[in-house]
Amino acid sequence: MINKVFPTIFLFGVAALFACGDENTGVPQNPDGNNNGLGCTACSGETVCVENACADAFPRFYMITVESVTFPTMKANGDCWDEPGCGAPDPQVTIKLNDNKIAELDTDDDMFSATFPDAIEAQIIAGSKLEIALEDEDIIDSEEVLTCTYNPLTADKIRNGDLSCSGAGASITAHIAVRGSQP
Ligand SMILES: [Ca+2]
Ligand SMILES: [Ca+2]
Repeated sequence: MINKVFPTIFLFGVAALFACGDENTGVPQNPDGNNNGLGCTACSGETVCVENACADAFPRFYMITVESVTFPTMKANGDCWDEPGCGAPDPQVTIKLNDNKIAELDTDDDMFSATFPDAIEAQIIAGSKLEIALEDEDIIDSEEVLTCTYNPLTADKIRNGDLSCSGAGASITAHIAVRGSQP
């Protein structure tokens, strides 16, 4: 076994030395998995890490994920979320890009926290405003609870990837990633 394994490791090591992201060297698939972070760290200015290289951040397709939201037990003024019966809030998330609604995420009613598994695709140009708003969905007027606003959404923020914000006892956990990239 040693005689079989050793040359494989040796060859892989030599190949990796010269690979530098070249995918046609016969090296096993995804040999640069550990370099993803390194590549993104190296990017700056108006660039993001795309397939292990720095590339223009805008315009580009991104995936926005709102992993979870939470409500405080009461509204800021101490009132119940819904009357009669002091009902729990009904989570709804609206994503706006340059004041245009690009997604509305709904879930079951009467919950103080919710998760949203679907990722939203968005083409983002330089200088765009992105808003992720959490509301209690009411029949007449939905109540705004918390909005994460990025105006503009910068390449630096995208490289960071974290779009979360919190306030008034509520929280939104959200992320952005280059479309097609590994989370
Ligand atoms: Ca309400
Ligand atoms: Ca309710």
